[in-house]
Amino acid sequence: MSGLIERYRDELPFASADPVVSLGEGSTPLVEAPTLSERVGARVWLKLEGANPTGSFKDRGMTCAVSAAVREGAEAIICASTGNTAASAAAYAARAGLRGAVIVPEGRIATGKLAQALMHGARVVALRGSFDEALALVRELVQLHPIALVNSVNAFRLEGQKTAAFEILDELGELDALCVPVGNAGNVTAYWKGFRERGSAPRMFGFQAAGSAPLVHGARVAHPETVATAIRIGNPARWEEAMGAFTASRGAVRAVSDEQILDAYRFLASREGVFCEPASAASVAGLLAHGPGDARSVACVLTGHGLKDPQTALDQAGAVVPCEPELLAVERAVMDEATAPAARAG
Ligand code: AN7
Repeated sequence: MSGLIERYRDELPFASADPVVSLGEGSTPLVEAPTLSERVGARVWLKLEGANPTGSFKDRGMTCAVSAAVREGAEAIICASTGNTAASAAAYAARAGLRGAVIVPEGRIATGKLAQALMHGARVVALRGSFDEALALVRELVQLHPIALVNSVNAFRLEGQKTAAFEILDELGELDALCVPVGNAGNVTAYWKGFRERGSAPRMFGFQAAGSAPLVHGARVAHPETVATAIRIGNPARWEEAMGAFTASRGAVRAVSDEQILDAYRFLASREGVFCEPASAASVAGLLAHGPGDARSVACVLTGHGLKDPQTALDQAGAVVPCEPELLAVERAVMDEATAPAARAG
């Protein structure tokens, strides 16, 4: 299976002789969401970025950032991360035979992401501080050492991530609006770049978690909080570019509460059959809260897989039904509405 550099090479800064580090990323499913479409009164598609090799959209940018690092002769890569960038960087570093280091906020990254970064053999540094502090520190560190920085301040990350916009246009022809969760604001910047390069201009609706919404408030957040740890970011690196995208596309950046995020998270899993991580559900939470406006076709980007964060899922889901190994007991456990685990209201 070929990756996105091969698929979109004409629109990416890679020549045919350049080294390519790929895990077959991109070409993710764009599935219709009938129940959601009915609820909001527009045709809604879900872009399942959790179907990428490491389970998040970060692989799109990472294939480009790591391929470019290899082309430049780098021996090591580094990133600050709320989790997904770390998992992706670790995987692509392993694939390329580079050393990888990732700096994550201690105790604030989902279990699956931590397991990935460790399994891929990256040096995982748990910072007693926030993501924003981690990013500021790695930016200083790479001034002192020949290590390639693969956060979305790296232009190759955006080049790779813009291909998701190409895929949507290749499949649908056109689109009225895109809903996307916003943390460091690299992804919304990349989508807008991709749409513009194809002469398209859907409205860009970005959603931040209410406790981590610097773009909405127009001011940095010193102590960001949200259940959606992936977007627990108080000082987005791509601030100006993202605000430019919202304005130029006549879109908006808005906040959604943790409760709205978790409602959308359960709704997607239980009604659409799509399990994404909490941060990803912010896109759908925003669409449900604010409606599609005048858009008739909407794509919601589900940035990461639900399996990334099993603990939040178990906290939100119904309980299992204990049962003795006897037919009558099994019958009762399976059939009896009264003993069935009720999905939590909401
Ligand atoms: C699932 O991994 O910033 O607005 O360090 O993991 O481009 O930052 C993750 C971000 C949305 C926000 N959804 O994207 C990191 C990191 C998921 C994410 C975002 C992230 P950006």
